[in-house]
Amino acid sequence: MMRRTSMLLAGLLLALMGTGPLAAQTYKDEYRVSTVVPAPFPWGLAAERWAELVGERTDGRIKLVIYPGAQLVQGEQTREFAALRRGLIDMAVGSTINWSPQIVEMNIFSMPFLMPDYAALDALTQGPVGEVIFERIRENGVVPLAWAENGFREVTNSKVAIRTPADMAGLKMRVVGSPIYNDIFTALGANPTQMSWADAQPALSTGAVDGQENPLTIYDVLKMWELGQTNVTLWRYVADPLIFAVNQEVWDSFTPEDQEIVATAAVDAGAYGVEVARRGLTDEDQSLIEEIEGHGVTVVRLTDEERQAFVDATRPVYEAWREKVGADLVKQAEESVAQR
Ligand code: X2X
Repeated sequence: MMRRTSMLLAGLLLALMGTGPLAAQTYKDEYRVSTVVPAPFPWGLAAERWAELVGERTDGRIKLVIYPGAQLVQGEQTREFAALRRGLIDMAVGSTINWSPQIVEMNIFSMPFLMPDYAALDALTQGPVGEVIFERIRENGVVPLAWAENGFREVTNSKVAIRTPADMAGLKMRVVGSPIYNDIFTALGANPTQMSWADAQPALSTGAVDGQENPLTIYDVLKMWELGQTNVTLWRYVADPLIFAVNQEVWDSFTPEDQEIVATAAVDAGAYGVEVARRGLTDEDQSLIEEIEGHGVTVVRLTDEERQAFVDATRPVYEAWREKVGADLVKQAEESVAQR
């Protein structure tokens, strides 16, 4: 009875409001979009492009404002997804690493040495694995719209040119927020310490840690060689894609036309984000790597044999996480990579 009355009331209200300018008044003045890093990092550029496109295509009716530094969760980036689900954040362009404490399947992208190249990464995000991940996000009350990219995470440090796992012995490494990273660096003989990005930057500049792992775009924008991070090893052990997503209630408040605009803008911004994340880091174009070498940085390119030693050393971690991530999903991912 109650339910029917409220439905009648809702219907009446809708009829009174009609569509057009009046309906638009139910929209917020601004929608808060969380990211970890701002422009000019590719991640921030992708989020900004999303905001620009949505603004243009809705004639300013929907205004996205970027809040970088995970500031909407006090810098605790591993709480971003929970905040998005609860509506403390309206929207986000988030890393699969930072969301994996809530959605364990997202660790698929952190399985060491699963994805050897960009084609493998694309085979996951654009294939059945990506669909499973999006479905898990939906089940959690968040609407996923598109993929972008932070990138392949390369290892850097201030002490030694890493060519073998033995070179990593005892290195104090800052790692990100999923426990799989502790496992990986422990297996490699290093001494991992988990910290947020907000804490990582002072830890690097004071030398509280010897090294870190992040995409070279992050390394480059921060000029990490000036922080003593003068050794880079290209090993492509994991990559973190980014996901554009919207809180469910916010999504439901948009008209179907506006949902379409917001979703399409995310896809367009994601394509741009992937392009800038890969610039200078592909087999055809190594210009960013060369620019980094130009700053006196030692960049180690592993031979297949050398790389295999890291694969072997981390294999027990991969196997231990197979069940946690989901054996079926891991199998699907391996097949997608093999068929790329
Ligand atoms: O914290 C990191 O290393 C960063 C910026 O790459 C992520 O948010 C995953």
